Amino acid sequence: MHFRDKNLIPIWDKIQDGKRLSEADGLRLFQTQDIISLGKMAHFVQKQKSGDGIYFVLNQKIEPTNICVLACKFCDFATKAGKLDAYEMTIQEILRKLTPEIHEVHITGGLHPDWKWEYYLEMLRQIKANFPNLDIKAFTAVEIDFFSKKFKLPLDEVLRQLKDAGLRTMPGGGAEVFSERVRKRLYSSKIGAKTWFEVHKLAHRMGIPTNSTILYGHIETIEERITHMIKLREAQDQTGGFLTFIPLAFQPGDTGIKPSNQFTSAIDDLKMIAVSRLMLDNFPHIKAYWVMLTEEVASIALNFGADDMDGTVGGERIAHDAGAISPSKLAKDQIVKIIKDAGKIPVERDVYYDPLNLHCQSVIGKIPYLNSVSFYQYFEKRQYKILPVSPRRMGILAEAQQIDAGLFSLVDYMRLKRDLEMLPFCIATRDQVKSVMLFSNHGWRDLDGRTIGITDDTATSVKLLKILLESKYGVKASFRRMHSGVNDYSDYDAVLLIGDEALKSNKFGLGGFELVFDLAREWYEWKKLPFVFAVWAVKKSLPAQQKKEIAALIHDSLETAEQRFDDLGKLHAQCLGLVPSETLEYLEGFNYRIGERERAAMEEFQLLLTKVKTESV
Ligand code: V47
Repeated sequence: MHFRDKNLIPIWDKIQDGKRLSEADGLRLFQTQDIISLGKMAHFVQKQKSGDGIYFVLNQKIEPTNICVLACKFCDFATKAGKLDAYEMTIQEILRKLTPEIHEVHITGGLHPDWKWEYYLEMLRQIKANFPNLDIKAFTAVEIDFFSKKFKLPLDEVLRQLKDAGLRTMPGGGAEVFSERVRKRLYSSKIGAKTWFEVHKLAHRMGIPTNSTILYGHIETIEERITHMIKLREAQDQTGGFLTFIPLAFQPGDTGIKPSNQFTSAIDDLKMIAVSRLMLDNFPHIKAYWVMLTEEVASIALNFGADDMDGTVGGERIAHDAGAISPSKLAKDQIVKIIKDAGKIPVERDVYYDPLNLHCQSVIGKIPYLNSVSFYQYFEKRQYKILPVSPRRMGILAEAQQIDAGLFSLVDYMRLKRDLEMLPFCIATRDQVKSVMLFSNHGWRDLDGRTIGITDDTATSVKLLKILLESKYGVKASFRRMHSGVNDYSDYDAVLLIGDEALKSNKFGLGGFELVFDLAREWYEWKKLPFVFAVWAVKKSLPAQQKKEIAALIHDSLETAEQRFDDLGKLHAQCLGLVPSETLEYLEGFNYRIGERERAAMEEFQLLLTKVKTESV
């Protein structure tokens, strides 16, 4: 890269080595005038995290009331009961705003002085009953804290009852800026950073992932912006429960906070997106919230670090009451067009960011784990579009004909064999794997009749676990799917994790489980064979020339990667909490080419699969 601002070079070196940026680095990034280099660095990290994918959801915003006990200076939405503009929605009115096409409803509103607790619970229950496929993202930490105080319920009880009523995730609002100086001047009666984090961390521990925000472009300083990001990064290190970070550009409206009522500049908006992508190295997504950024700035942000466009967002009022000039909602076709024009894959998602629909051709699926990085280095050079996607989700997308080629979980390849052609590359273990791990409080034979939590991501490992339990140890357990990343493991007797999450937990342990079993080692000790977790395959219907090209790109990429496992290990060590020698040893521990022993292992696995009843879990 060519830098106009030479101060950025040491930061770029750190980014390439996978090192964490400091507070001083963050400040330097904000101070730079070399906005193009800043954008390129953020885009580099964005591509590592999300490939070419940009996520959006078909969603509707519901703000059930604007009557609020608070009076934050920056808010033009809230009002008091009895005022002309005050409104309150009934549950029937809320239901009338929803349609079966929507995947996510986002509910936040004023802190109403008189509404009963039961009203909120019934709202969620009725939404679930009338729209079972709709996921609910509701209530900021400010509202949760308000419910706890008003209804005299502990915070965890508030969250538990909302979760039981249908709450899936929580929005990130109410964070504003984690600065006591700003809080005292702009929202002195609202919760501060301490309570905001308490609520979010608790939600994560209870299996509710959440979002996070910053409200910028008013009286905050760039030092306060960076401190805000660092606090979020530290919390994410502890819980892993944040899905996305959303910089909210201040809409001045009639707030009078900015004398000249200025909107933030496009340069400041893009800096905010890029700096957050670089500072928040442990956040999976950064959102370009077009409602506050405008469609135009959001479009550019998709090459400046943002991989999340929120969604169609019908019914938004907070920003529009404060003078936002963006449209009141975007049609799905318009979002798809914006994302395609940015050269990206429009990924229609659910509330957990699982892809539902790719509005794009020629997508190559990438398993987003360290053991797969070696295969993908050269695809970009040939204009292929890459989407990181969990093994199980890749199978679902391939079945829907949405993936042209990828590293498929072995059972998915077997299931979709009619449409897929195998290439001679794989992820196979020699003896141990270190990243397909059963964490348990019971020995194998003692797992009979017990409940095992399995992540949503696994396709092959869960079948291997079943085979080991039933055919090797003669016991039967029941399996329950859990959302990966954020979980309350206390409900389970054992938990199966895969990928980088398993690799990390193998080193650091997993909350309360005393025993750890490596599934590949269990298999090896039993069969004296490697285990093949995934194989490369292309759609049979692709032109022969394209299949050849894909095979050649994988081959060349692998050859190059094998020469530089050292560098790859270094790049990925820090974010996994490992040291470079551990990641190097991990990468060297796989066999990436299908040979005689791998073929024998696949045959043996297939035979055993037919013996155990592997009904879908
Ligand atoms: O917390 C209030 C902000 C937030 C103004 O989680 C204002 O996916 C700009 O949090 N100008 C609520 N912002 C909105 C929010 C949100 C939005 C979209 C997606 C998600 C998510 C969350 O709006 C408030 C406050 O920070 N806000 N007034 C204003 N004048």
